[in-house]
Amino acid sequence: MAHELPPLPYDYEALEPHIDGQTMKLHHDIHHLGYVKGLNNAEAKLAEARESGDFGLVKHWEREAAFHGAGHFLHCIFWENMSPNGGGEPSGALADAINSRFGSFSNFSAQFLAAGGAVEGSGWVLLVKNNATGTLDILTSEKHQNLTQWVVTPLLVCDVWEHAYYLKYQNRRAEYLQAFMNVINWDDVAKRLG
Ligand code: MN3
Repeated sequence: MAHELPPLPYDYEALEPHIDGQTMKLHHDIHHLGYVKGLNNAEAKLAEARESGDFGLVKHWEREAAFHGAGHFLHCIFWENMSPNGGGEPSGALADAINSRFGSFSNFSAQFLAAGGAVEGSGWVLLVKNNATGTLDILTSEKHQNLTQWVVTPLLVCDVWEHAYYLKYQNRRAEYLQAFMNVINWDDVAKRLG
């Protein structure tokens, strides 16, 4: 079953002025679509390589599937993590979990922003639930798939590749990260906590 590009849950311009419509259109229609196609291609080639018994090729296409698959699935979460009615602070069990792990929402925000600013090159900053310990954590990734732990569920993810912000914010990634905080759909984040 081929993977498909999911539609954005809102218009391209819906997150303005925080995230501009042109960036959203290019990011969703071109960049995300590229990962969907890359994943479908990698899975098809991987099946052929496994059939042929060429394990050099198996290794290659597994790596391609990791890159494009992580890219596809993270973008799916990213779009849903944002909303034109977003921003503010979480409530309920999610707020409790954040307070218990980070001390306060403002501590969490400061650490999330700092982690996102510190990603070297292209990557993501993620609030995750560690399924082994039940606690929350902040992780970063390089590219899409590197530097993770393998027992986590992503709750909130922010793309800090330059394609996510350069048209509007140029080199000012910190401003983009601040703007992202204004569109976070905390109901969606809470839903992922389960
Ligand atoms: Mn991206």
